[in-house]
Amino acid sequence: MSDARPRSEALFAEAKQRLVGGVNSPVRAFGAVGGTPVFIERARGPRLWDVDGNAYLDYVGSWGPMILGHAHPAVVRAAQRAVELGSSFGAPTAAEVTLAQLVREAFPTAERVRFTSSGTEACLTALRLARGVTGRPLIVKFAGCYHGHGDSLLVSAGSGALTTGRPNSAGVPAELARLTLVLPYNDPDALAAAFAKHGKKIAAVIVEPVVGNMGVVGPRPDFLDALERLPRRHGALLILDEVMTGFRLSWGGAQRLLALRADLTTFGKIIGGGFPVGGLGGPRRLMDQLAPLGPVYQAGTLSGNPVAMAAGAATLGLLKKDPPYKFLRDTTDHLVHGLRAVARRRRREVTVNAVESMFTVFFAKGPVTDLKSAQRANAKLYARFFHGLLRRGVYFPPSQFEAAFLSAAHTPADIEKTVAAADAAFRDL
Ligand code: KE4
Repeated sequence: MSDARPRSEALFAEAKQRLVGGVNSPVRAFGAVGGTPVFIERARGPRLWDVDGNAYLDYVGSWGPMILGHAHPAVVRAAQRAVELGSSFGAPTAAEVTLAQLVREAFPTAERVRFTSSGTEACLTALRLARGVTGRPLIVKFAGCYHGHGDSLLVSAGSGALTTGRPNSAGVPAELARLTLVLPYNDPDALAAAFAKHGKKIAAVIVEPVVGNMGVVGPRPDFLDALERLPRRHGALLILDEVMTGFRLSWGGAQRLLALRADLTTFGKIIGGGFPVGGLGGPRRLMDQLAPLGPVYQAGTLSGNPVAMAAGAATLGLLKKDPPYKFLRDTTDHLVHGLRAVARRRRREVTVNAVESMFTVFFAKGPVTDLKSAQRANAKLYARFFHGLLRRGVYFPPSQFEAAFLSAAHTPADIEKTVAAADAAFRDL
């Protein structure tokens, strides 16, 4: 067991003098779990090593991209080869065509693709495209779903379920937030009521088909049915945000697993193999409305970056050649079964939600099916559980409301070690 992380402490003190909060993305600052963030020096397979030499079994996986495990030799080689030829040209390359072809094979509705440098860019482009194509102002999203930090998406539910949204970040004008409706996830009646009231003004519904960003929450069949039917009936687009679930839940993401038909799909994370990436895809009739063919503007200096495209194509190529999805599902089942068993043994009331290789241990009684039930979880207990695991060499997401991820590199022995660490962490809570 190790709590000694002097170099992380020193680095964090210095980082806070240079970087806002010492980090480049808020969740990394350990604000939700307390303590000093672990500074990572290197990673390989399922493991991370911090700057103090401590090793951890990694269940964050860079928040999803590292489905093959860290520093997979084929992905490293592909990135090395690419970067030796030059890292960025701001001109078309064959690599982006190759990656677009792989995305199209896995997501047949992605007849045309546009790559970006982040999932946020992909999602805000999808919203702009939906508004441009339909000429309508309103967007519908769901409480607990996260689609990046675009202004129209940093919005919480208004006072009443059907009233328009209010900003949940400073800097987002109330006038803009009012163009976003925020509804409860897994509530088909709320979606029906929103369309009944605002139908002709709704440009699109954007949703995480399986949610990772309130912790893992799966969709109910009647909610899926409403998502499939209602937007189309009212001339709105269905945007499936598969930044996290794309190539994670299956070769064809959540939409293949759930037989959902997207009008637009957003991508990120895995398709860049650990390099900065995002993307959106859809039928020509929609996507060709983007510049340079159409009137909806979108651009990016490093969009389609050749190194990211090469690492992404190597990753997707391996997922296609030797699909790890059954292995990932079995390994996750092994872990989740073990976690539930040791929680029971230690009389800890937890709900473990898992969909394929994404899971969350909620310190909550009863089912977690939406943001309200997720927020009943005891985040303080989760924080203590997180640190109990961390000092035993297991790195879970530093927040109760995030998804944890398995990789194809995790072995049964790693799972046994994780369950043993969880048993002790539950005991010591
Ligand atoms: P990025 O801009 O972070 O590449 O993607 C935004 C995004 C869009 N859609 C979904 C479903 C996402 O999960 C994300 C980003 N996910 C978070 C994890 N909860 C990234 C981690 C972070 O913000 O540091």
